[in-house]
Amino acid sequence: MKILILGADGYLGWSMAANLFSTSHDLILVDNYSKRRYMKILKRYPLVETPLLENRIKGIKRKGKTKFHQIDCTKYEDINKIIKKYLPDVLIHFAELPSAPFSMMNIESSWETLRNNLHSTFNIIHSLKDTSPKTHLIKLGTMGEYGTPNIDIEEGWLKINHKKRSDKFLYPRQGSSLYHTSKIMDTDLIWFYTRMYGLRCTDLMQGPVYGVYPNKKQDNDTVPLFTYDDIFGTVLNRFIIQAIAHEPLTVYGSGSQIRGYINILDSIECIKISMNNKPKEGELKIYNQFTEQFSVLDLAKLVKKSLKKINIDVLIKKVKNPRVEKEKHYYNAKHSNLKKLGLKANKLNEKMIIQIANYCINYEDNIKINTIKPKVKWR
Ligand code: USQ
Repeated sequence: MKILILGADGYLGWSMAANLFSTSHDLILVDNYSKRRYMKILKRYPLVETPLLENRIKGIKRKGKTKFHQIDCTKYEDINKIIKKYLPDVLIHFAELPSAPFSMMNIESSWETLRNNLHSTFNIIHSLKDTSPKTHLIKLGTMGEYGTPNIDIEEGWLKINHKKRSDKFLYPRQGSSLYHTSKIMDTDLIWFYTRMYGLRCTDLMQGPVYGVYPNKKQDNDTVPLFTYDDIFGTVLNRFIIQAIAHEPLTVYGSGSQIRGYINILDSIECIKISMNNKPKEGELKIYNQFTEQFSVLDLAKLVKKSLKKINIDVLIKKVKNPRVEKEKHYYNAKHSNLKKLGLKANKLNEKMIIQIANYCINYEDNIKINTIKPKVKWR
């Protein structure tokens, strides 16, 4: 297949590409390095500085072709040219600003999140309609689109019975940051284009991801992007780094917030499963992409218990929640569709946490402690 990966420089994008290097698919990697740029401006740093994409792919020998284009997906002419040139079988869209705190910082970053995410999704889907309608668009959404409703969360769709009639709608959504709201709007755009123009799309509602891929100490050409700071790091990766740095784990509020989590290895697997299950013309498939539910406090306790086994003493500290989110709430989200299609989940357990921690310990000296405490407040 010809696979176009947009946002290939990021945590998920690079890991996905690195995984596909061992296949014979032709890969076209695209990024505009905006996350690097924002991290630099905000003085946030990955655990390991990664070389630019164009440099890191030079040394990689593989069966299929690998191309790189530095393209901003919010520029229609540029992204349209790439889609037209390659007519990809699959387009994986990671090219979005991924941070809830970034989206809530100030007017510029709020607008930048909306502008970048909606504009890129709009351009991509509009270009597919005009130039390559048979391409399978795989788009990363978020479980955060659903929020924390007081009823079970279904996979994308909800059947409603109303006055003796029934119909199926997108599940009601209510994000708790502008980032999550931009993803809701993405889904609406994609559903509109899919049903209007017979496109083939998959929207993956992903929970917070943890872990590293590739997960052995790497030379700089293949090292993954791993963030742990208050703006770009997800909670479990942050807790592991905090523990290694002998800093208390920052549990926001009571810590009873529940989310569905997924290992990066499983995240990659889910995308590959989606690639092999192309929707029909005019069909939008939605999968809930997580494997296990935990409260934030449960995660912190698991990190503490696990790392004690490698002689790291961990302190858990409840800090005033910088976000506006429900802490005590019902949460029961369905996630059986990817399992039915063959996903064999990696369990989050002590062994897994120790494995991730051991990887991070290789780079312990790089940890910037002053980027750990949460600084962005929702109100
Ligand atoms: N949290 C803490 N302490 C921390 C950081 C976070 O208690 O130091 C809590 C947050 O308050 C939240 C939960 O952990 O309740 C998850 O936070 P997160 O920062 O790991 O994840 P979030 O901001 O919600 O967004 C992340 C990804 C996003 C993905 C989303 C899935 O950045 O790309 O879409 O997870 S979900 O959370 O289900 O919306």
